[in-house]
Amino acid sequence: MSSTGRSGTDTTPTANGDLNTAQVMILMGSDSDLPRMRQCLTSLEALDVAYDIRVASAHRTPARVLDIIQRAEAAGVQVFICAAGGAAHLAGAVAAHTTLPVIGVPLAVPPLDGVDALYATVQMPPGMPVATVAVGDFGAHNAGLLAAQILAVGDADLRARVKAHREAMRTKVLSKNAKMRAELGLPPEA
Ligand code: C2R
Repeated sequence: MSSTGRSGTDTTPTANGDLNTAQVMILMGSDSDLPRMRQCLTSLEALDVAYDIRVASAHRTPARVLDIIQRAEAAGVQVFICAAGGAAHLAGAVAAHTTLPVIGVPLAVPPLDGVDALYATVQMPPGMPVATVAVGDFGAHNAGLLAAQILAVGDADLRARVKAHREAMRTKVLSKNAKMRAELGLPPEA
C-alpha cells in the first residue's frame, strides 16, 4: 500500500467525501465559494487524490472549524486547503489549530475583488505559515496540485502521476504552438 492508503495497482476511482479515506480536507467559508473551488476538485481528481470538502467559517462557525480539524487529523487527513473571500481568516484560523500543512486560497468577492482575501491569507504572522496560492481560479487549481505535491513527498505512485500531469501540460503547449504557427501560415518550428 502507498502512504495514501491506496495500493499502487488499485485502479478503482478514489471515493471522495469520506473523512476516513480523505488525504486532503477542503474547507470553504461559504457554499458561494464552490464555483471557484471546483477547479481545485478537478486538480485533485486528475491526480487521484482523495478529498473531503465542507463549508465551515472561522467567523460564522468557529466551533465547527475546530471540530473538523480535530476529526480530520484523527482520521489521517494530511493537508488542509482553505478557501475564503473578503476578510479571509479561515486559513489562518485552521493553521492556528494544526501543524499539518495549510494551503490558503484567497477568493475574489466584491467590492475589493480578492485584494482583501489575498492580504488576509498571505500576511500571516511569523510562526504560523499558510501556503497562499493565487487569487481565484488560478489559486483554486494550483491548491489542488500543491496539495498533491506535498503528499507526493511520501508517495512514489503519486509522484509519478504528478510528473505525468506535467508532461501532459508540456505536450499540450507544444501542440498549441504548432497550431498557432499553422494558423499564421508559418512553417513548423526549426
Ligand atoms: P456568503 O456568500 O456566504 O455571504 O460569503 C466566504 O468564503 C465568502 O467568500 C461571502 C464570503 O465570506 C467568506 N467567509 C470568510 C470566512 N467565512 C466566510 N472569509 C472566514 O471564516 O474567513
